[in-house]
Amino acid sequence: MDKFKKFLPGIWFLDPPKDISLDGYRIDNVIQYTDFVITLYFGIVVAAIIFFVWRYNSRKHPHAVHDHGNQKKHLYVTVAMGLLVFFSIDVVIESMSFKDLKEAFWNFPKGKDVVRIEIMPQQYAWNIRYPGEDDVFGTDDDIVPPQNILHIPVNTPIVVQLTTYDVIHSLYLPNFRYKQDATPGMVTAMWFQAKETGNFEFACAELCGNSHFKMKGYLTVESKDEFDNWIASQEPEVSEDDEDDWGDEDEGVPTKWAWQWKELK
Ligand SMILES: [Cu+2]
Repeated sequence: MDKFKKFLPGIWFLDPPKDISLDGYRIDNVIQYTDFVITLYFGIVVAAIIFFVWRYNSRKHPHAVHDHGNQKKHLYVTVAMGLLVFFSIDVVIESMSFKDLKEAFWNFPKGKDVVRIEIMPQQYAWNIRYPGEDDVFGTDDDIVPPQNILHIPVNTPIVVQLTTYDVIHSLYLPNFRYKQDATPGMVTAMWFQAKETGNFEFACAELCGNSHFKMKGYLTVESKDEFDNWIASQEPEVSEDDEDDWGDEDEGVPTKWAWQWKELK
């Protein structure tokens, strides 16, 4: 398998990005089931075609036979195959997905240890905001690290709320198997949890303009202490000497863009 990986980089089922998340395995299971069942059915269809080409070749059957077939039998076979595909693919994937949504992705964590982050992508960068010491977004002590830099603590539930500065973007965390759109005019939310520390990347998964490819972000997953130290090392958004900068935009980098945290039901 390793030999294949060298020649076929980027093919998901041969070489998926490392899953470091609590719930990413759920997505992998759905993908693997889908891959398995469509490969199986494709194999059966190809085998059937080869069989019929061999069985009814022109040497064995030099004279064409005009045959209206058996309408009823064909109807039964067609309906049976349709139902087989519907129940073994669509229904299974649908029920796996809804179970995952209910148990994990829509089941937002609550409590004191949850880390809350607001992210506002723009063409073509990621603006990231932590609430600061008062734990309230949109206040002077908010922490806004340099664009495209995201830090999170390990083994801690992270809730991200997203909206966009301009067009639709999508926050894609390959190592968490997670994507969430950032849509104009609304706040969307996602949550995830890392099981391992390390340096990873995130990206925009929605074609958002001619430099969409540049929307790469850097994710650091670290221990709670390292995370707290990193937060403490960042300047609050409003320091004493730029108090009256509210609303100013410096080289296209928006400032003071926070929104009131949306309580999730
Ligand atoms: Cu984008």
